[in-house]
Amino acid sequence: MDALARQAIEVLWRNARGTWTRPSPRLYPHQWSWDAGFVAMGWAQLDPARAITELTSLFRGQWATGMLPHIVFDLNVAQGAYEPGPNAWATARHAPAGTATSGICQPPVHAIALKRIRDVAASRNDGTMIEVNRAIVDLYPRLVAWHHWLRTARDPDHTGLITILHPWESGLDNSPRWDSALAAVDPGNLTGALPRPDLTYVADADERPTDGEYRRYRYLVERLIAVDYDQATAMATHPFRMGDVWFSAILAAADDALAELASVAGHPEAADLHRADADLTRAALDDCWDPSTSRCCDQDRITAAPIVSDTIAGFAPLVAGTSIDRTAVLVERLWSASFAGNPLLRWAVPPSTAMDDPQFDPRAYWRGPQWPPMTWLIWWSLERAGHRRSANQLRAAAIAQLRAVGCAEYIEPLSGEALGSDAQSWTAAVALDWLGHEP
Ligand code: 9WN
Repeated sequence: MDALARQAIEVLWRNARGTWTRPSPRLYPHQWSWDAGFVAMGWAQLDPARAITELTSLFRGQWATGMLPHIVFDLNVAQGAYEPGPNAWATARHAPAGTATSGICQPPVHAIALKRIRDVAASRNDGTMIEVNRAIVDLYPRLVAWHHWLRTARDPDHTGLITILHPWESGLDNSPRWDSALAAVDPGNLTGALPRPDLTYVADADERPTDGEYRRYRYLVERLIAVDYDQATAMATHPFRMGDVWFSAILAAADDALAELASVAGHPEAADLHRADADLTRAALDDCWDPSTSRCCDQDRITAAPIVSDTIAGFAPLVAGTSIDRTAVLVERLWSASFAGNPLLRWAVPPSTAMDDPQFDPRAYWRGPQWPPMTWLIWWSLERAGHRRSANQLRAAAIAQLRAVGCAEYIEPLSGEALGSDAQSWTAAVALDWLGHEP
């Protein structure tokens, strides 16, 4: 068997906890929302039914409002192993009985994953397809509720751009995109030393967000607890409110996936509504486009200012789907020296922050390192847009990278050093997806 495939399968099995999968053995011992989407696509290559179970497990934590929390906690994990742990969120009133969850969300990759699982099941030509179709009937309404929550609670004015209330909701936690907004957050009397178990699991604390960032992360959670997660109040008063283009683009692509799943779920009439939602977001991303820098910019909902940091999020229209012309501009930018075309890169895959952005830091988490699931999203978008040559080139570079570094959480783009956890589930998952999808 292919050595990378073998290693990736071992990582998934090592991290599996029965019906769900932790992102890594020590650093992230619970189930994370968008990790679970990618992880499900990885399991699909081995067993589509197990992939469905991953998603079903995650949706056990869905709130009655439709909100899908970013963490579903494993209550068997020792207290303090991950912070903020289950007791830090005050969500007992909201989380479904028998579950403990966080109170914020993450990018909605789940419908994309479900569509992918179905495609894999379809290609197998055995009985799995029937099982997957049955699961879609069950999961579809939950996905609809999740998307509906995002499009109402987090976009009450129906702009098409989704607002996040915490950097963790973006999934790209300490991206320079959030620097100015986060610096403006006064963490009040939250000044003491915070528990940072995460720092004990990495070789170098500088790879992780700083204490100053963590203090603000915790303070923002406290503020959400203070309003008991009332979204209308938070959307009017919360000190961090950001129209997130990358998150919104993923929602648009997920709405397209939902449109394709609607008839399988017995709701063919809903397909056009999902496509209309996706179109609304595509139009919003058009409004966030900066023609002078050829990138899509997040919008600070408090100051009404666009965010000018140059990061992978600038490719949002590619993920959402955009015009042929704009796609071509973004493909050119992808292969430019700012991103995957820089000759200093060990492997030609895009760094999380542009190499010529003043905040680019090759070792610091989302401030420069390459993240395989983000490479996967860009690759998948290129395929969708019909840019096969670019897609194949990116996939080849990504696989070469993973063959060398293994299932690392993130990679130092210049030296090619593996950073963070060395057994990261979503890295293993995208490796399996890539290996299973020969061009
Ligand atoms: C906070 C699990 C998660 C990913 C995020 C990544 C990191 C958590 C943390 O790990 O975030 O949610 O503790 O740093 O930034 O994208 O989902 O892999």
